[in-house]
Amino acid sequence: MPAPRNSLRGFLAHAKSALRAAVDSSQKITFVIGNESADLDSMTCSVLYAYIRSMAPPPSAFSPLYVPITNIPFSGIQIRPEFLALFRHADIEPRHLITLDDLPDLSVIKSKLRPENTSWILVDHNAFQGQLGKIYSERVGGVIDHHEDESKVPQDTGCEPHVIVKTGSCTSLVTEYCRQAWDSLSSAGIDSGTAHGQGDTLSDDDTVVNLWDAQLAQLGLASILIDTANLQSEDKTTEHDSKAVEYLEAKIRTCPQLSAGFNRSNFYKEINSAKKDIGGLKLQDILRKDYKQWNEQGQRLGISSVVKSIDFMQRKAGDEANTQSLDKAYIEALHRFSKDRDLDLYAVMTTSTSSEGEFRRELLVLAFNDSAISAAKKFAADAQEELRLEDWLSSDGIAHGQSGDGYWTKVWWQRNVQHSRKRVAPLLREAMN
Ligand SMILES: [Mn+2]
Repeated sequence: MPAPRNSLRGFLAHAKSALRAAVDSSQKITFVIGNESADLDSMTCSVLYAYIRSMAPPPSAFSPLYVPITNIPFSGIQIRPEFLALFRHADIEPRHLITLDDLPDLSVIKSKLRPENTSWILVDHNAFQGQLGKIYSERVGGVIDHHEDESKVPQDTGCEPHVIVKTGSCTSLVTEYCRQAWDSLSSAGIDSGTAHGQGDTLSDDDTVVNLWDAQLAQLGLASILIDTANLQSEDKTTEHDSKAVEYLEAKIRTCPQLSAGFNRSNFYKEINSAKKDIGGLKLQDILRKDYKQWNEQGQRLGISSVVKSIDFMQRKAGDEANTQSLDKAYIEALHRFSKDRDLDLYAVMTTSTSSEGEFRRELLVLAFNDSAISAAKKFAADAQEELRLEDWLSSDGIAHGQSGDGYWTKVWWQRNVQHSRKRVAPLLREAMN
């Protein structure tokens, strides 16, 4: 049976308790899971897909309920101020989001959530990483993604999608895939028995459904706007993104209550400035806020994306360590972060705007053993031209390919600013092979 038409808040509460019941009674269940960085895009992809599919499951669905999992512990929500800003527009609170903490503990998950009882739809990634990936990657039943295809998901995914297309935002692809089902839900009202078309006035039920649609549309819209800089980034914006924005804006307009005060640019600015408002976070939290990890040839690579400059992080590190030697404090903080995760190779990518308003990227690479050091040097040579890497200098000379006790580090300006982690990660991984 499909889930009842509901608000986002109502749906998430329903999904959370249904997840508990499914675990307790070993029922089949389908998860929709975003990637481990758990950025806004991953979160909204999984929520949007799970919401629409649970209310309109295909006849041969593995299970009628689709549970959206945000791929972080609950505590990770607090270091994502853009989530909190967006939740207000979608009328949900952090406690509604379903996170890793809602799954059985890793030590018992295999027996409590038997792989054969699960199906996993990957959104915003196409290779199931991490501890969950180790246990459940054989159970991947569908994918919608905009990263490089790692050819891990089988071609035949039955009634679930197999969509891997380069776009600014993966949420655009989810929106595109769900359009028809969503439109049917919108016109069906609260249940199929609802009366329709009574003159030109909206019935109360229509008003409620339009509000729910508009809240969900804002949730999806936020990611697309963040990922495409309000559709202004020519490098990132594709036809899929602009069409999805058009579609979601139309959903918002059906709700006079929300559309009256809605302005796309203001909405983008609000979510974007919340995303950049990380001054109150600890440096370790800034580094783990948008973080991804890979295993390559027995070596472990981690990459943090940060929306502030290295300079900002160095000052933060200096403040936290109460020292004047900012470079040293910063490098120590990076060592600590890498050690906690047992990394062989660690990279930090930053985005910032210069005082002249120019969009900039920095790239820092830190290697911790001989083979990681040779991979890092190979990367530097191979990627130099494509990324247009240029030496970055600081007071302590951190940029000079410094070697310390068994480590090597270097910082560059990445002058080709169109390349995000989506491109830099594959280049680093290639160099490790
Ligand atoms: Mn994405």
